[in-house]
Amino acid sequence: MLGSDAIVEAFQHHGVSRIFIFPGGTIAPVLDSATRRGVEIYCARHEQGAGYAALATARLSGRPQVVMVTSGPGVTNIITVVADAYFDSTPLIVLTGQVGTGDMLGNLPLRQRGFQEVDTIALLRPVTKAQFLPKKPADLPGMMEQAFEVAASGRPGPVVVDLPMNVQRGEVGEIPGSDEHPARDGKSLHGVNPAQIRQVLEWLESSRKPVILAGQGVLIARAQRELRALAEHGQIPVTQSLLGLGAFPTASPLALGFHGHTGNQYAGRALHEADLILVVGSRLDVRQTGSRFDDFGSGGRVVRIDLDLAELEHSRIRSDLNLHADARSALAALNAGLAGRALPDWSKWRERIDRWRKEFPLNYDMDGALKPQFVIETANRLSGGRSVICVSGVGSHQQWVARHFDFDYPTRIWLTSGGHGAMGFDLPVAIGSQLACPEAQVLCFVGDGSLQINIQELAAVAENKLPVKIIVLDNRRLGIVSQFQKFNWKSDPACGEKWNPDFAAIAAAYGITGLTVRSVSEVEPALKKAFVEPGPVLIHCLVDPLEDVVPMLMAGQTMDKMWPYE
Ligand SMILES: Cc1ncc(C[n+]2csc(CCOP(=O)(O)OP(=O)(O)O)c2C)c(N)n1
Ligand SMILES: [Mg+2]
Repeated sequence: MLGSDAIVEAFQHHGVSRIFIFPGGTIAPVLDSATRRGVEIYCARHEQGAGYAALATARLSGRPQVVMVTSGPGVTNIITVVADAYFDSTPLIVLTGQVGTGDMLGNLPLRQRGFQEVDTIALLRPVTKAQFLPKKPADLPGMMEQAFEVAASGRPGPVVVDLPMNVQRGEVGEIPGSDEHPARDGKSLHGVNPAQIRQVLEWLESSRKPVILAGQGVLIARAQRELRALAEHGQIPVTQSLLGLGAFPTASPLALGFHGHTGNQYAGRALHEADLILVVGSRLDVRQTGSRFDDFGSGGRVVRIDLDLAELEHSRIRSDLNLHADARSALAALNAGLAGRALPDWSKWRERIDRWRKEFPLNYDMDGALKPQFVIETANRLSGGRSVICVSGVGSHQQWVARHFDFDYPTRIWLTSGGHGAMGFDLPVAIGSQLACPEAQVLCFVGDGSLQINIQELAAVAENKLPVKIIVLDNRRLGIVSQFQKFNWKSDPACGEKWNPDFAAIAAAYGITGLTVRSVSEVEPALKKAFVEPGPVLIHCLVDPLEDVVPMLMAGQTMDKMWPYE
């Protein structure tokens, strides 16, 4: 068996039937083996296109997916996706072609020895859980096994396996017992501690103003049912992080939407006043806590459940109790402890929150101009009752989708770039979502700026006849950065008044139905047409360039206040 065959065997052993690639000479041996052994090959138009499509499949299936790129420029082009997967906990197996071991630079004081050689391991080390560099074909079976194990275990994330040409092409032969163990980030997970569970329940029972804060950890652990049981048993309000949206149905009367930098002000108020915040599977990023770390949770106690011990040990937020556990086990233990026990009546607290809902609604003026929020709300309404995967780019439109679209895992799923905040996530993630879930309605809300980062992937939409609906919210502006510049420096160089192409005409050039929407009255007919059309549709919406993300939690503000309100 060749080294490349051993790699493909590992795919098959782990249920990977499709790999995501952009080709090059140094991955040709694995491509040959994959074809001979019946593994489907999805070929994007750019390495980011391949990587994000794999990332979407991994997020939706919860299982590691394979992206494979060639050495040199293939590697440098994939780094953004790998970083995205690392920061947002997505299990990816990143296979990179490499020059033969005899041509590798090693420790020589040269810039390069082999053609298209880069030090892949060094480039990817800061954004991967583990790095593997097989020196001989016999190393491959063990390393591939470990790669799949590490990517999926504990807090998921990407791993890289750098594949020198001669290692792929050589005979595997005898497989020696491996004594090499890669660096592992997760310390082993102990069971849920019953004394800690009793303590949380005691605090909950004596609380007057509890709030649950749900993060993406709930979704990764597939613990949305356990979360719902806890919240509904006690009628406890639930706020969600940007990536956690959908962990709890956002249309529920108990849901506060999301909180933080661009979240709902009433959610911020609830967190500010809460006397018990139960944080489940969220790292409490600065975007959701604001910069006043001292103030977060100052109204009472903070309890955290997380399976990444490092997040608990190095948090900027004070915590009164840390449960090192996965969200599902911890929530199940809390629910078991509550069985048959009545919790206090928190209706006064909920009424107080409901008054804030009315005081700080997510309004926007319908002053004649076409508002992006209106497009999103209309798409939300028209897609009701369907299985939806909603994807966004990065920018103001991302925040509006998070605010105005309803999520409820697993029927209304949200995929967005959180920690890395990478423009260009949008279109290729929509593609990967549609490949992974052919029956789902995939909606891609994307800004004019974000779309252009990976616009070449329209070719893959057309080629694979993927019925994604791409809704371009074109404000002729790199909106959220322009808003930031204007707020601080009163002008927006490079970000305002952008020249844009006719995106509907571009879609048409790819053989994709393109529609243009300029006014409020055109929104619903265009969306309805898109939803009934069996193939892909791009709707180019010319939205109000003056619309800003308001309100916003600014540096120095506590959670209860959001600019421009006090
Ligand atoms: C790859 C990348 N480059 C730059 C940025 C910085 N950035 C964040 S949002 C944004 C503007 C996004 O513009 P657009 O997609 O039109 O969305 P809008 O804010 O206008 O809705 C920029 C430039 C980024 N997040 N990612
Ligand atoms: Mg824009």
